[in-house]
Amino acid sequence: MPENLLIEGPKDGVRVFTLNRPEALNALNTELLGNLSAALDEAEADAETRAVVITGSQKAFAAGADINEMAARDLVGILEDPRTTHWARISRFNKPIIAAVNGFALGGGCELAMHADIMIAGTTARFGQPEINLGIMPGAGGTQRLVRAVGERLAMQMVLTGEPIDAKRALEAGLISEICQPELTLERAVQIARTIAGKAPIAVRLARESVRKANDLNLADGLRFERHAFTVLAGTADRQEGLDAFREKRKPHFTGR
Ligand code: DAK
Repeated sequence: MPENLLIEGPKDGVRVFTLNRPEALNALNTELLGNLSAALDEAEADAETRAVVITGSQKAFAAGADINEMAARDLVGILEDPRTTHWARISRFNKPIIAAVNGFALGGGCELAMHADIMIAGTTARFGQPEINLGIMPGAGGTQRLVRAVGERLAMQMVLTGEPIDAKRALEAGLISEICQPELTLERAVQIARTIAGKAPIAVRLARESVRKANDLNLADGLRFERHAFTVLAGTADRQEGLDAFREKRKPHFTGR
């Protein structure tokens, strides 16, 4: 197991990845991002893993890209930055990701949390895009996913001032879906992940894809995608099992077929 990324599970269908660079507030260097990509490769290939939780420490989910590493790269270095490939890998992961955030989620840390499908945060969480303070700008979706999550006005304020928002504001703005006591954040995220892990995997996959399409497509195309996905599910054994179980007043046993 890599030292900077702790991996637990799968247990009850869930793997938990804990970012572990306490000396740098979990700043995302190339090695850590590479380990996270590799861990996602494994989780995707493993049928037993139905959902993934990504978390950090009580003090920091992640304080951004590693500034020391970034300082060593010039324009060509940034163009050829291997981290771009790792970010792309994270964004195409095909199972649900739940982020459990306490403390700082800044810059690339906020962007990583926004790659999750569901975000739970402790009351201590601080979300921000402080890149502007370094003379740069967000580079892993902070100007795009943030706008879709909280709207243009608040996103613009965060990106241009670099000032973070707290968990309460993040909840009001729709960046996170639940707020918790910090010591319960991970437990709650795992509970949600386990609930999802108990559902029919193909239905989860298509429902997730369909919800995600809402950001990319206009309403008519989105509805068409939804209709198509809904129809595909009619061919699955799990759909039959779900309907039978309801009528027979028992719990369904889904097999992913
Ligand atoms: N990188 C490296 N080290 C960091 C770090 C970071 N982002 N953040 C904190 N550290 C280190 C500190 O240097 C310090 O190390 P020592 O001095 O003890 O050796 C240690 O972590 C503890 O930090 P502090 O002493 O500063 O702790 P405080 O509680 O006083 O302050 C803080 C916490 C989070 C407010 C502060 O550390 C801070 O402002 N950190 C920087 C936050 C930041 O600016 N983040 C944005 C980085 S830029 C891209 C993809 C993504 C990105 C770019 C490109 N491509 C795909 C192209 C993303 C860019 C960014 O995220």
